[in-house]
Amino acid sequence: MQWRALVLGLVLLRLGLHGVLWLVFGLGPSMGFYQRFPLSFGFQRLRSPDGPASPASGPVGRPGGLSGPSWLQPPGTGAARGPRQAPRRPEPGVCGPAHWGYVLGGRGRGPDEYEKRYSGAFPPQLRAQMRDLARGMFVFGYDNYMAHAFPQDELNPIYCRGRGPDRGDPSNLNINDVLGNYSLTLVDALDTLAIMGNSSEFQKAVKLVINTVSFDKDSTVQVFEATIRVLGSLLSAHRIITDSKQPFGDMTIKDYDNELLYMAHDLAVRLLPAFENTKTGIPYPRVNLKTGVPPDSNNETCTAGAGSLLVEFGILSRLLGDSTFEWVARRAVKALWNLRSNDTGLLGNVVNIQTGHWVGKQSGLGAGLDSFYEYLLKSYILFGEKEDLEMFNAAYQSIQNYLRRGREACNEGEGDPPLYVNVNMFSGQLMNTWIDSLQAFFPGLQVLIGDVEDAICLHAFYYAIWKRYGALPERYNWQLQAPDVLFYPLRPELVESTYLLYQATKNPFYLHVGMDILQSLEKYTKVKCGYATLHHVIDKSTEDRMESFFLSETCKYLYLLFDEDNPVHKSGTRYMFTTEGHIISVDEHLRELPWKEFFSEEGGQDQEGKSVHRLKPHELKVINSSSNCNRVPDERRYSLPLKSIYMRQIDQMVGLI
Ligand code: DMJ
Repeated sequence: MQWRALVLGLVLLRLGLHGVLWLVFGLGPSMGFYQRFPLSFGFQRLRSPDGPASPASGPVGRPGGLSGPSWLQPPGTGAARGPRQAPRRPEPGVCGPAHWGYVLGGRGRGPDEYEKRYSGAFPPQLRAQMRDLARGMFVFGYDNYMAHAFPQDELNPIYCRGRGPDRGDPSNLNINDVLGNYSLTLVDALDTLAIMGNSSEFQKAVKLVINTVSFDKDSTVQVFEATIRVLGSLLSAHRIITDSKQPFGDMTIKDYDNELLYMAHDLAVRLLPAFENTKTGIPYPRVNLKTGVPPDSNNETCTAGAGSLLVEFGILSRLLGDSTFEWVARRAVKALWNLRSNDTGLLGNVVNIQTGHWVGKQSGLGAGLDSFYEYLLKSYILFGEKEDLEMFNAAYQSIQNYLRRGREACNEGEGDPPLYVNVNMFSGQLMNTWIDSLQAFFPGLQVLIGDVEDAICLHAFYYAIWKRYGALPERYNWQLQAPDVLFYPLRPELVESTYLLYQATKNPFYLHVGMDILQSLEKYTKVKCGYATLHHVIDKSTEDRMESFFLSETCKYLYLLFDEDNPVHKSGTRYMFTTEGHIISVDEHLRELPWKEFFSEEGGQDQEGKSVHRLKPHELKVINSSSNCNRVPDERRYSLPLKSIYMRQIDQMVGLI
């Protein structure tokens, strides 16, 4: 009986997959699942008279211009039948845990019809094999980092060396924005160790971080990168250590005295100068951890960099009972939000922090904007502030109105399947014909808000590109059907969406996608001492760099995809992933605004009603506090009024009173 069920399951799966591919991409039923398939979106590959069309070869998106995919047409023309209404979602307040619970683990469960229909389609042994492969991938990268690179920031996996900031070339932002000389890869990997249940290595790693990592460094880093990779990881690990339930096994640290929280505070204090001397409240993009904002600092920042700090800064504020961090991050979000176009509701990708003028008018879902949208929703999920959801909903509607091209439904109707393009924020006119690999996070975000059908469709588009190259090129030109920018630095976004879609649908299709991704990572990126950036997705040449997000996100999402019984899914706690993939438990405690009681001597109450002593800033052992952090923001520098409570908190925080 068992083999019959297995065969039936496989046949159904195959038919189901052909159905999806055929419906979405017009791929014929002769395509085997494991075969590479060409991208074919049901339209002629466009060529200009002189050769391949390119974004520079003429205006794009001009009605009546190039004939081709309906993505070239503005919404509401041709086959694209007007802007799609964002799907109806529960009202604020209703859009609560029950709604996204099935995605995040915990109480709710997703529809299980697929699970029933395809049971046996992805055999448990294969699932366990893939889980172990994902774990092995992490272990190989992590062990090699520890052996050859620690305490430096990153591993050069080809020559088995460590890498730190490029001191010889301060303009090398690709490196210097991220590497702060603070053992980045170790810090970023902490919660992955816990999720994989490796308590001994987690404990060892936490102690190493406490004993060896310092932020008192002459490093000029990007505020955003330091926040999501370092601050976020410290907070996540701190929460794992102090969780009374210990769902991942014993992750407690003997004599732990909130050291990671103190370190998070120390780092955040060093980032605060970015929020000073800015006329709009939008932060400077970079700070020197010792000396603050460099004198020659750039006044231009990308929207995602400035506007995606709220989750980490908010958690820190709420854990410390000090509103300063959340306040500056929230002020930045609101300042950006107020600069959106009156006509389209869209934001651009680069803004001047003093004048508020948009330097980059491109609006899209990828580089420069991605996590801005993500954190509007995730801030709401964590903190329950209604204004965050309202901003997210309005942004989502503008995205549907102006960025989404193609037919209304994923699988039916005229025109091409939907795609989200890059447009001018003021006119909604198409700006180019590429999408970038960062955008592949968006289906995962759509899952969180319940727009699963659209998520399935968009994810399939990215997966089709992955199938073609065994990786996602950094930019893919959908008009030429060819990569525009050819490298792949082991990014997690497609895996992240695959994982979230699997949690939402339980369709084993996503396990096959995960297996395919795992296998191509093994095949094309594994080198002597780790996993290497693909320099060229076509010739598969590699670069000697393994970014920290490979361990903190790519390996983590792959592992979780196949680890059905992981505490993230089964412990009863709901977890949310930060934009760097760090887990944060969603609980009422983070929805309290502790600053009401900031000046009182009493603490608050924990989830179980026990009284807790909430740390006050003056109680913090600020490790290696730099003198430059002792600059108190001047009220006149801000365009928004600073209430005296914030001034007092800032004063108190830096020890002036
Ligand atoms: C990560 O650092 C984060 O996911 C960020 O939000 C976007 N870029 C990288 C991974 O690609």
